[in-house]
Amino acid sequence: MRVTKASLFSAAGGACCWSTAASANTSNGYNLPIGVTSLSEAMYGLHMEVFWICVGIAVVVFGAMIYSLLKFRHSQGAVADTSMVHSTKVEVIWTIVPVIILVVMAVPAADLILKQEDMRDSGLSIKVTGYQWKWQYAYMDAADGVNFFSTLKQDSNFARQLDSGIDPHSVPNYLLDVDKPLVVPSGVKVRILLTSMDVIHAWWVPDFGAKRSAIPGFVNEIWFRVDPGKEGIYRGQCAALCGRDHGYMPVVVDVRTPDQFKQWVEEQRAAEKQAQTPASSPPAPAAPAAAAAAPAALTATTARNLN
Ligand SMILES: [Cu+2]
Repeated sequence: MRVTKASLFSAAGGACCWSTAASANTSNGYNLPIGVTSLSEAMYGLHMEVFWICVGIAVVVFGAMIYSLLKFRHSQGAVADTSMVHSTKVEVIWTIVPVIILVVMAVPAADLILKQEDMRDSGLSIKVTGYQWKWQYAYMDAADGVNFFSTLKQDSNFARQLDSGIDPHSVPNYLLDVDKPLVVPSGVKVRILLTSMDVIHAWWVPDFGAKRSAIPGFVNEIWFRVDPGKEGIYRGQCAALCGRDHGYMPVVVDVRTPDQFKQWVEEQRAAEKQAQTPASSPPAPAAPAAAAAAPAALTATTARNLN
């Protein structure tokens, strides 16, 4: 696992904050979010580049159109030119210019698609399975064995019921909160192996630039690496119409520093072990003889601990 200087710094300085962060989403509600991964930033950059090319084209085309409409209107005495039926020069220009524009857009787009598909050197793999209507997260690699379901948080679930009488505005992160979020480390390339057990779902976190279909019988892949220092809670949703409760299976990702992630994995394993202990081996009854002999030693230990 790669531990960078920045992540160590935030582990030391920001330990108080990650658990209480309401949401670190970067969307302003109008444009694509810049996000917190190199992929999402590159996507935003490409999106803006294409946007400004479109703005440029619109200005030139509509400018020429409006200018012509005003300047050469009938009331100003304009007479239509009926002699010009063909111009090779103009045809060459209006073919070459759009081709150049398309190449300028296609080259960086292809480069970004290749980056998106590059699953090599991932530090952590997680199998994500979609169900109607929840997500299952099964960790591999360093967190192997951690496995749980993530479902809509109860307060949202109560408020969404017909005639619940609960004002959705009073519920924090209404329909965008879960009981157990996906926890991942920052600065580590996380590979998501995506599938479904029933219908087609789609796992989507806008701030990671990560969105792909979860299809029964197929395993799709996506990856993201959250930049160190950008730890926090990131929210997304199922992005494929997957049935009646499609709107009630949000995705919540809790990004922590590598050290905090390691600690979380240990906690999950300890909790799992504890959950299994009573069923498999009932606690051994205390030996009366040993118990009788122990008080003096126990008292001494307790006194030491109290001191
Ligand atoms: Cu779904």
